[in-house]
Amino acid sequence: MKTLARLLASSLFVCTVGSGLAVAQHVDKVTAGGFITGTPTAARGNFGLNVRNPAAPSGHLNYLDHGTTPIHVSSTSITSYTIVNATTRTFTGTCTINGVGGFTFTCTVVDNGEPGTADTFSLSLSSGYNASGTLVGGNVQVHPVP
Ligand SMILES: [Ca+2]
Repeated sequence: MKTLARLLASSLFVCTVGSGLAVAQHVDKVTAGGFITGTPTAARGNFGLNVRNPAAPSGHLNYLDHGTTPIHVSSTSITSYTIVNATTRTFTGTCTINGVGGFTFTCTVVDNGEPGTADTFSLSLSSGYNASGTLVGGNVQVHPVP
């Protein structure tokens, strides 16, 4: 019985890993990194993000406004991920601002081709902070399900 139990346990493990990989390869996702200049502080706003899967949203957003008093946003959860159209993705979540939790955010990115000089990034925080603009550097890349 012990051997059978072990076999069953290892089979379940293999199945779980296998389906996990299949899901990871067949979900919509967006990756982006770069900076905009349309920030409230007029300084650069650098961002990096990797968010996926409308059915079970996950990923991370990192953002830094390089103003005199820097504003650092780090997501703590992704609560929604929406395929708006072929080039646009919107996602929401909870975040910390300069290490303080309890905030929410909405982020919209548009992939208008390569390189990313026509792509756009927009971030709205529950603190009232809003920044958006066309990328000055970097790239947004939408990865639709093939
Ligand atoms: Ca792009």
